[in-house]
Amino acid sequence: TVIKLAEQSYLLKGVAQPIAENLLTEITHITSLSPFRQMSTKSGYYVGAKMTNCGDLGWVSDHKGYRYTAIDPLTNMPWPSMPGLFETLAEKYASLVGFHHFHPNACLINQYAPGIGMGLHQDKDENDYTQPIVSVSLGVSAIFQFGGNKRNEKPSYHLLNHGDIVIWGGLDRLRFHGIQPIKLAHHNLTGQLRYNLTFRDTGTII
Ligand code: MD3
Ligand code: FE
Repeated sequence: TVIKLAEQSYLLKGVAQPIAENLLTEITHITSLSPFRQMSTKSGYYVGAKMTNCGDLGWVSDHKGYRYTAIDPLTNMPWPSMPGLFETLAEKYASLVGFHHFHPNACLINQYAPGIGMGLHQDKDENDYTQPIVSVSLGVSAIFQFGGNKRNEKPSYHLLNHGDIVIWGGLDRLRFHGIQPIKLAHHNLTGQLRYNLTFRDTGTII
């Protein structure tokens, strides 16, 4: 079932469930090459979720700020390539909700432990805001906070379960959003953890 969250934002319930185990196997492979790591911010705080990337570009944060890089600063190697399964999944569902010709060149993989969340923010480190973002939730459920284009707009809250996909673009591309701290729970495929894949076309040619 497709839930329309806003003019150009969609929540597709459970659609990735049939291939979830394959997605998790790909994550295990990616993290054998580029492990999950804690990133820090310019202000010296840690980003809560552990992160890694696959694809031509990866999102990184450190004392210099946020940016996309072609080289993983931990391994000094290119990020692992994006699995065909990831790309196919992201493109299929983007197209289903009307975002045709979406070709992600970056996939950020977030790993959330119990008590970890992500504060309200906008995704504005890309060079092309005309392209949508596709997100896939795996493992333990989370409550996501879906705000407006201004920080002070009152958010709505939606439960993201294993296999759910959220897609947003166009007018909704710069909406504020966040993840409430994950509750202590158990999922048979991921234990106490939640994983989220976010697919982006950064608009950068490397
Ligand atoms: C954005 N990740 O990595 S994606 C991020 O679950 C990030 O790891 C979160 O935000 C995560 O930048 C959230 C899900 C999501 C859902 C709805 C949105 C992001 C959204 C609506 C508008 C904008
Ligand atoms: Fe975000």
